[in-house]
Amino acid sequence: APLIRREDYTAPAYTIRQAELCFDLDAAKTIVASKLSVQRDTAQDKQPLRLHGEDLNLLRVLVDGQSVSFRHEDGQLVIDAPEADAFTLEIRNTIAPEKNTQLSGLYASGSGLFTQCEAEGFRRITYFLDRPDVMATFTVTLRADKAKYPVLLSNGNLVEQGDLDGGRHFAVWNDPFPKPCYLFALVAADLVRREQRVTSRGGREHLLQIYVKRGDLEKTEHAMNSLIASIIWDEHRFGLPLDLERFMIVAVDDFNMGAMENKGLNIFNTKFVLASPATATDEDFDGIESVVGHEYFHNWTGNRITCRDWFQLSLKEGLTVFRDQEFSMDMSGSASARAVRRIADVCSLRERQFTEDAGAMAHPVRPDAYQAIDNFYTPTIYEKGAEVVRMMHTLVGRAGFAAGMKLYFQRHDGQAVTCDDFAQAIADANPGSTLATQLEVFKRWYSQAGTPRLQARGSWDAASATYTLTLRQHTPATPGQHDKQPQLLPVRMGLVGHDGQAVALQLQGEDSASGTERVLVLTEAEQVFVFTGVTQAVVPSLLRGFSAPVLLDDGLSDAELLVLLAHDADAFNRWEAGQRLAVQRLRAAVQDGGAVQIDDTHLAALRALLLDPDLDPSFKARALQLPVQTYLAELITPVDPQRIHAACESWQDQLAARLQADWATTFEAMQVREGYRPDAAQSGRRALANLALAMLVRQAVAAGDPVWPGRAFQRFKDATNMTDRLGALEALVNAHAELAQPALERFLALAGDDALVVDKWFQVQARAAEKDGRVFARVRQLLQHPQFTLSNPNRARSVLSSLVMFNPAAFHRSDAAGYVLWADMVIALDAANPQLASRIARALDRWTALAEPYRSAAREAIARVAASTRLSGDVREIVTRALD
Ligand code: HT7
Ligand code: ZN
Repeated sequence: APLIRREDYTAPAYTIRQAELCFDLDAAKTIVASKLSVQRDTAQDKQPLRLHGEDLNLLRVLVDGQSVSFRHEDGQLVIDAPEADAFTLEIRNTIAPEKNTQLSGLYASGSGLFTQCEAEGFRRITYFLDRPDVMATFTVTLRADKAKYPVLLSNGNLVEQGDLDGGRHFAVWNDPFPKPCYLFALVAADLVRREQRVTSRGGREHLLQIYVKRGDLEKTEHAMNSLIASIIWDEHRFGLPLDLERFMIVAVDDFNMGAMENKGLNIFNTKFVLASPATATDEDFDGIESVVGHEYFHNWTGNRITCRDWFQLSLKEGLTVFRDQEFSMDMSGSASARAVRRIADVCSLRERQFTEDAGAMAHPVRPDAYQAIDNFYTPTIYEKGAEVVRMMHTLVGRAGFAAGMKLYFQRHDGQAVTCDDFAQAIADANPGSTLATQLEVFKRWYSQAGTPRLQARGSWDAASATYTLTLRQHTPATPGQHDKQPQLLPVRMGLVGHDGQAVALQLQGEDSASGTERVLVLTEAEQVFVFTGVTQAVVPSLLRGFSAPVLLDDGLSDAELLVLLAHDADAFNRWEAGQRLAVQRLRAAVQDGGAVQIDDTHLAALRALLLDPDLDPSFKARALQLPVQTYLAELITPVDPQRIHAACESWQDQLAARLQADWATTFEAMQVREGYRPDAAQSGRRALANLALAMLVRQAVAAGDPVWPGRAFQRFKDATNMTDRLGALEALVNAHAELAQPALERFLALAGDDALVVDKWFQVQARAAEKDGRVFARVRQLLQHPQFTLSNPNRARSVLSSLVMFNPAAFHRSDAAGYVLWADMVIALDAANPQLASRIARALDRWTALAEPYRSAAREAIARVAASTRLSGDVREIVTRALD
């Protein structure tokens, strides 16, 4: 596939103002008739009209009612420029949804038909200008068999419906908002719905509907509540109302990603819609709230203002992730629950984005080139993009950011714009802010790939009562980008006395102290900040709330980290201090190849944290867990996954054994006795209870004591919600307890035909803590299980992603069997679903960081995939970049 470059962007030579589409729907053969009002851009030279199309069977082309000659060139339909500057183009083609295993375009899932058009799926439905800067109004007629497809949906408002001959029926939908075709959607299926009418602040009535398969209706309450909360939140926080009379969500079993923000007709992976206490965990409930919010917030940030081209993807994705993160934080209530949310978001960023930024696929938030755009729906675009927006928010403040958003909508509503346009609006609404005065430096966040390193060194001078903090930064080279310039880093910070007291902050040259926390802004490679009136030795608490997405080296000793762990006023940095202490111990153990040594002071600090009655249980659960092994692999290089796993296991064995009594007390104290609510308070208690139970079972299995495994099995059987049931199951499975097997059998029997619960059954086993190769052997068996299939993305991911992305010790084997399996699976999946295959292919992005023998074996496996002659462009891009 050719490389598409950002610098080659040109405005479209033609645009489509109106699209009338008519579908005769049938899984085997759907007929698509389109009538497009096309206009030539007269400012440009007259060029042929080039339309995108893929896997289509073309029947006819008319211009202003007359047949015209056409040709196919580079996968495009080319029509010589018509005489008139504005004309009607009519196209008729057929497609075969039931053969569409890629799940892009119009495809069959179960007995229904669904679409996915972002990024370039619309061209798999009919010929079109499939680019986001071409925006049209759509009128859509759907015709289908009434018994098979009783529900016929498309974007906008239902204008007409009725019966046709031969047991067929029709519906006509009109979407008054001009939109790019990637936001088009249709659904034809046998579904039921939950609906609710709401009135917005302005007094406008709206109809909200959630469509699911029969039998799933009672699992839609949380999604509906989340949708209503999202509508209220966006109006309250950003003044952005729902602009549609009708807003629909449809759940589908087969879906490549989480969900899709099609205008007025969001299509969701069932995983992010369906939840009941018995079938979904607290994490699932949170995921639903956040994805429902995310797709809803796209209505303004993505749909009303869209991207000029796909290089600007983060314009909508980074901003919308920032908005959904803020929404989830606001929904979680207390300050400490907010901090725990932030911790979770940062963990995800570090696990997914930092590893991406260090690997073969490192790319800027606004990429410069791609082969397959679907490969660029990445943690960098989404999560690092959200951090870029968060830094703007930090620099201009909450009110300044709201003013910037307002200006952005005033300037660009209804347009397809760039990341520069967004940054400019936020800066222009805040003249005099650091963002405005340093905008060009700030925008390096869009153009430079790689995670900046921030080094901080401080020294206290008792005689002058000054504390001098020197900050230095550099960003390592990434593929294709060798020389990096300094970036703008907002460093939220405080100084903490050894007694735990926060110190008042006054920089040299200032008249007075300004509180105990402030934001230093680093724009150069090195800057020195001198604080005056510092009369005691202090510990710097830097990057509070993770104010910039960087890797920090502050050189703090264990003693200093223990001060922060006990006293930091910033909950994020308190947690971070605990993580850093653990990483130091793990690194030492990995380097010597021995067991982890946790000294008594460190252990006492962890015990104090576990037993502190004033700390939030969810915070404790986070603080007592290790960073995941994929992130540890970034901190402890060259990467030896087996040694890292051994060190983590040894850490947990010690924590389990040495705090045994405290885990037991905690487990009892954390029981939730009232009815299930998926809120932050209850879920925090369940998270800590599950961690305690895992520790107790681990310790008991090691000691050959049957009591705690027995109690875990009982809890597994008696559980009244999925969080407790799965927590007990995981405790047994991860400890390789004998009772794991009967528990697994029972779990699968209980799951029945609930696909999302069956996915959990596969996932628990494929993510289990590896021991003597047993987990890998089990994964091989799972691939042969009658309920396993590669054709459902959730099911495929529940085994394959679990192994290759989330279970490094089971995957990276010295006999290379994990890599052989990976290569076989990537090749097999690619034949049916390239998007899914290329996600799995990313598992070896960081192969060059591996220690031997993993490194050579990984390279060989990648080369084997690359040598396959029938690869999709998606997978080809991933493996060629990996080998470059
Ligand atoms: N904007 C949506 C992107 C999406 C997607 C992209 C490629 C292939 C399949 C896809 N399904 C959804 C998701 C979102 O960010 O909201
Ligand atoms: Zn999105």
